[in-house]
Amino acid sequence: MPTSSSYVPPKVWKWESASGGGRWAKINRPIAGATHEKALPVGRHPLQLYSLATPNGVKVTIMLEELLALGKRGAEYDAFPIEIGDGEQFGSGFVAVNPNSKIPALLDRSATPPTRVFESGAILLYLAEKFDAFVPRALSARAECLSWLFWQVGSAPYLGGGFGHFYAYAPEKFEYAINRFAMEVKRQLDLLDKHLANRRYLCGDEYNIADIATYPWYGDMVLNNGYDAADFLDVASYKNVIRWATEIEARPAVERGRRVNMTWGPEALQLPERHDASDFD
Ligand SMILES: N[C@@H](CCC(=O)N[C@@H](CS)C(=O)NCC(=O)O)C(=O)O
Repeated sequence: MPTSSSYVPPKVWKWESASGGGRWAKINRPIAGATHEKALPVGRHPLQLYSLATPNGVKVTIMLEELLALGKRGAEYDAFPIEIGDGEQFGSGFVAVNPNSKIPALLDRSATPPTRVFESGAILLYLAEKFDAFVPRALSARAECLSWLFWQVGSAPYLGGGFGHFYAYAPEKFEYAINRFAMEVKRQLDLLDKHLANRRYLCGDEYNIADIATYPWYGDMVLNNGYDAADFLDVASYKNVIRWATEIEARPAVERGRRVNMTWGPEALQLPERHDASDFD
């Protein structure tokens, strides 16, 4: 393995636009805040979701569809796509809902003034508490659920930003980076596999926001050849993760949630905006 590189970091890093190339290079910036004025659309329901059908985005649409499937009518929502490849996350309206400029972002207009929620884990917990569903009430069971939820939010960047980036998107294949993140992602998959060996869901018998957060990342990885890396990571060996993910993927609410704000792929599966249950027909 190469142990040295010709790159010597300068004393002070400077932003050269599209630094390094690779997919997403054109939207990466070292500064926060809005780049342009753009108001967000608003639908008729109290809950307004601004998102995209990426793994972090579908966590929230799955949760909303699960709440509706449970009969929580107050969870009706309008979902609008934010095209992150076109920089829509830097519009002034979006930045007002999420100063961190990343999807998903939720605005609950049932409160005065409206409540903004950003970060997928915070949105899942907000909805779980608001509707008293998919999070245990008992303190110790709740602690286990939140431990896995926070684990997921902290771990997924190694899978997406680390492994996925260097294996699938970077302009060159860097052996050091791919090795480092493949090692960590396999460790995470092994952790889940061992944990799920004697549990139906992450926290036992009850499906909750820990599963809803984790399935779109690690479940999608083992079932749908995420980053085209199924063979490379030998995902077939994580049998318990596959069993868990297969069960979750078959849930009708999960099937619906995965389609919301989908603006690419097979046309029949795309649903860029969602305002009503009948939009899926
Ligand atoms: N920690 C955040 C991560 C959100 C995130 O990384 N979103 C990505 C899409 S999956 C995004 O909006 N990227 C656009 C950008 O980085 O400019 C969460 O869990 O909500």
